[in-house]
Amino acid sequence: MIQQSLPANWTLRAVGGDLADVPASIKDRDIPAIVPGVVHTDLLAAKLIDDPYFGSNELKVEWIGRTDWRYSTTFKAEERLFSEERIELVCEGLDTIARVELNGALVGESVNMHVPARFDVKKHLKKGENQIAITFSSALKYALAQEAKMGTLPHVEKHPYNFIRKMACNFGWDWGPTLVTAGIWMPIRLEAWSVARIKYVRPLIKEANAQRAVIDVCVDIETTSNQKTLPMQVVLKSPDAVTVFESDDYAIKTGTISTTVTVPQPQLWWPRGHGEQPLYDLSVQVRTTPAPKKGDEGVWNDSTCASWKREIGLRQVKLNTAKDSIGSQFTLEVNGKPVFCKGANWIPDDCFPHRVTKERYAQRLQQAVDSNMNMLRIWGGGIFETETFYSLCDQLGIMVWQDFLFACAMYPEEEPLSTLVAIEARHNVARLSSHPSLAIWNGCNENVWGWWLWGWKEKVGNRTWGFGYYTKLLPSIIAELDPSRPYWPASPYSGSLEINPLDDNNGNKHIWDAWNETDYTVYRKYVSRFVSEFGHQAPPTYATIRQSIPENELKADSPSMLHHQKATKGNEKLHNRLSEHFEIPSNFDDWVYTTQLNQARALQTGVEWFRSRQPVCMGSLYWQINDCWPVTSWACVDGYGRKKPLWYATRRFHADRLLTIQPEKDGSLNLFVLNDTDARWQSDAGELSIRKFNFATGEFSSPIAATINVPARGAQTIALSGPFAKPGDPSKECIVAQCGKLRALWFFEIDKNLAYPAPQYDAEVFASGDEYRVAIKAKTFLRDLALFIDRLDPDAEVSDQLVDLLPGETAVFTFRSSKPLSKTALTSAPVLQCANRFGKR
Ligand code: BMA
Repeated sequence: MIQQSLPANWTLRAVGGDLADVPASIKDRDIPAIVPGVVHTDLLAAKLIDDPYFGSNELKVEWIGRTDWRYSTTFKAEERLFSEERIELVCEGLDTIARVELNGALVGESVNMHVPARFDVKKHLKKGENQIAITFSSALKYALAQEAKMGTLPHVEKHPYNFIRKMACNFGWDWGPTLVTAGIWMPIRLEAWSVARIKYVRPLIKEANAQRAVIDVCVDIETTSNQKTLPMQVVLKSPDAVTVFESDDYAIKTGTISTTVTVPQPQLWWPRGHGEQPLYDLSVQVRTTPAPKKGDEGVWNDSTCASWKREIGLRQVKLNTAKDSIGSQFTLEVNGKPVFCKGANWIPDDCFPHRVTKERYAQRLQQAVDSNMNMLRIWGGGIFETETFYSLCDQLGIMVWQDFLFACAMYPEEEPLSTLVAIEARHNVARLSSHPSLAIWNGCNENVWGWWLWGWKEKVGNRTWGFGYYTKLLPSIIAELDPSRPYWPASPYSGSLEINPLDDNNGNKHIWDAWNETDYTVYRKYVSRFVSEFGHQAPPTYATIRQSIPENELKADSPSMLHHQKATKGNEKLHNRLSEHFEIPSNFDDWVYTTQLNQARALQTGVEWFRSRQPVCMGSLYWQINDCWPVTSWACVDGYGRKKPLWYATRRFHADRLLTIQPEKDGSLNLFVLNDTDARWQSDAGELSIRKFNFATGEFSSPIAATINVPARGAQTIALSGPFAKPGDPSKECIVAQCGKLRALWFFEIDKNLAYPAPQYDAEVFASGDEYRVAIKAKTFLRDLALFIDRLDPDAEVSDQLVDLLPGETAVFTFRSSKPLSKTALTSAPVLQCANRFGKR
């Protein structure tokens, strides 16, 4: 196969739609454009629009989504293409309603952003100079027209994203702006080939254990002649480059051929925290003449006409939904071993996903790893991610829960959607099947919930709403193309349309009342089998606020801050949730800290509770790891990639070994010792201490005797009973359970009722080159001490936040900065903050 990339430089022109709204500076002219890209980023680069991520600029570019745009360029076709039987134009992704013309002739159309488009261009391509033009009609107008034609169906946003196969959150979400894009968002190239082309290779792992791995290598081929049979060879090399399998030639024709590869004593792939991620090299070659016999290699003229090569992992995943005394389990098992899934939900990392470079993916996924996550759920309102994303997850041992792309809406199952959905699902299932990280497919996000509980069932009546996709079409595609992976119809879903999708005892669950209506302590009402969504908002980091909000609007309810809060009654909820625990500070700096702290406390409460409920509960994925722009949201890493305090808390509450104190229904307290490792955890005599601490006076009670003895992947419960569990003065006392560096605190009161001591500490700052160390030695108890270095240097990142210090203890914060920074600024509010300032006045 010969590939020729098309040039990156194109021009862009407004050619239709609401042209009257197109600014004069943009109308009737060619604007330089970069491919891959979209109109917004091209206009931004040409300085023809202001950054839609700043202030309320989003509103000024609304017209872009109602305009039709044409991308065009010229290129010289390489001579060598023309000697091949087929020449195809391959567009990996067109966003979205596209007409493709080559030298003035229509070569094809595409209406789905989530699939590549491949057009036969042999008869239109000229030797020498060629002209290509791709015209995008307004996706918004298309969606509205489809809705008008098919009849409206419920959804949660302003625009009917359920009538078009385009990233739903592009039309606005409760954390995302409405920036309706158009453009060639993925690479585009010419491919010329003869005889055969490999469409997909699906290495389906049928079995993987210490004794052997069995892989069904399915190769989907297209050939130029149905008559011909061709030799195909499959080679598998171990992580240490030893050939473990080399097939004889198989005779193949157009269609699919599968071959079974058995690997004795395989090096198994494990999710992180459970083992290594060894990757095998799988390669497939299709030839016109058979491979040489051993010894004949020298004289053989390589006749490979199609080849494929990828790293794969040998592992088996199952979703155990067996009935038990409570209901039914929801336990992911990798290589036969139950895995507690710890992680978060993933959304597109940018409203303009082509801007997410490999480095950015690597940074974000490293942030997942460093906060001890082992699973990310790719949410259905976004995209099927790029190969880069899944390959990094393969390497890092992050399991991926992949939603099909349906979110918070009723989706019609009539044409043209049902065919588009089938093609999209077939392509992505086949494309992603080689990634060991991909652990589970899921039908949709919250659509069954919407039908059940949001009054949509009545609105839909006897029309289709997508349930056929989730329970028939998609599982049949999985069964055909990738039976090696588990499939689940929806998130949340109880396993049957007869049972409330929010049922605790069956299936997976989203818990949103804590944020929307009550308080985070409500998490403890639920003992669910797997919680795939729950979350709590906070503003982004201060540096990100400064980067996206005008200087004169640094106020919780300024127009720009409210513009960067997309949730229904978002700030009202933020304040209601905050006021359950803190007085609402009038000072913006303190507001940022306390809301961020409250977010961290909320997720700590939820995750530690769910972890303490194992093995009944076997998963906790909070909403959400990332953002697509700077916004007040549920994310732990903000829209400019900066870690919010929640990120640091996550690293702690996801740690493999965890101490956590939890209240039971009867009011009693237990210390849970959670061991998410493969080794038994036993403490030495005296290593575990459980004491009461009067933080107002600094006095400790004598410890109660207890030792840790908890099996691998197990939990131990230590009852904290009797007078010990009752405080003398709840406003001044807490329980401190400590083992080595691990510590759990239990407070008997909410922050605003706690008589924290005024914070006292000694501070020292050491600087050497660009390396800073700030040592804070506590003279009093300090709770949730954090150093917000981004306030002084937006490029700097601090080593830790939200540290609790008992009197006499020291925390050392490290970071790099080339700026000269004063000790006073570094060691006082608002850069150095702690919860003590926000207790009982
Ligand atoms: C759930 C998600 C998203 C949403 C989030 C926050 O409903 O599935 O649709 O953004 O909660 O409200």
